[in-house]
Amino acid sequence: MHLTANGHPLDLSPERYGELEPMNHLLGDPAGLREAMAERGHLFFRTLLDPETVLAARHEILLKYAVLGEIDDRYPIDEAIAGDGAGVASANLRAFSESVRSGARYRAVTDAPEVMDVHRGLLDGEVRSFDMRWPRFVRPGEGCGFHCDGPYMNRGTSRIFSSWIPLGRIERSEGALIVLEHSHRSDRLHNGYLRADADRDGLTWLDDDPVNVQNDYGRRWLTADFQPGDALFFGMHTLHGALDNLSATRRCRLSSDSRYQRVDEPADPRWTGEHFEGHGGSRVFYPGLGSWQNEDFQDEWKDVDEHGRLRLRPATGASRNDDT
Ligand SMILES: O=C(O)CCC(=O)C(=O)O
Repeated sequence: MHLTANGHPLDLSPERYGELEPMNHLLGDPAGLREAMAERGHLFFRTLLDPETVLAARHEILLKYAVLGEIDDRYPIDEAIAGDGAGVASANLRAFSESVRSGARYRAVTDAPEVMDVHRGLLDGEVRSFDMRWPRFVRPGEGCGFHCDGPYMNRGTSRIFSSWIPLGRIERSEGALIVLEHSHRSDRLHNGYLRADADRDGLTWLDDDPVNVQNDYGRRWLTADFQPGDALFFGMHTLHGALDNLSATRRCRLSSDSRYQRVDEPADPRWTGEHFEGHGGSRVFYPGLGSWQNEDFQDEWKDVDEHGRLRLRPATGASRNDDT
């Protein structure tokens, strides 16, 4: 097996890499959930959600991506085989992004009773999900840099947990999430990076090389082959990223990440409220490189004009030619 993150190979030796361990025996035991989260920095559950609920959300979202040409419709849409994305440059991406994240079937996943119950247990009180949700359509060749969620979410309370939920089967070679064991206790993270505010301090990914990251902040990278219904929960201090999507059949990875806090604690205005701010400016959440040669497309957030259309910047090759 060969796995990469941001193009860098993972060290798959047993002391550097392992399997997420399901914690289903703790369901219904709030104190046990809190203790295990404090100890591990993450909690993984097999078939926490009804797989049919998850697959209904998958279908709802993939239909929308198919409209943009992001899915090759010579294959069944639910297979999510990458298309040419021909409709992306002319679409209203602001409307698209809102349409995906506000879909009723998608919301039935992020706010599923089983998911809310775990967060209620972890936070020992009534909880809410953030108004922003992060559905991710990850094309072949794409992944995600290493980071902790804290600096991106910390303007209200710091007592927040994230849920990463595969919307369909995601094998590790198709871009599964990876969490770094023991990273939530790293003094180095707590004394520096975790004190930052991502927007105010202009944070970028902490690193893109999985071996450097584990040398500096933790032990083994943990992951799994995910099935519909599985869910991974983690805290704001847990270092994580994603494996690259190396699908041989050009299958895109569809997953969701969402955040939860107690209803009686202050919320981060970037992500909650009727018109939450996001990362400000005129940017919308539309992760990934795509195939349309925009040099600014590594970022998860894309600049759009007043009609929600992408502001395309010339690809590096083109600007180099212009310079000469
Ligand atoms: O799914 C991904 O690629 C990244 C998700 C993530 O960073 C998160 O859940 O915080």
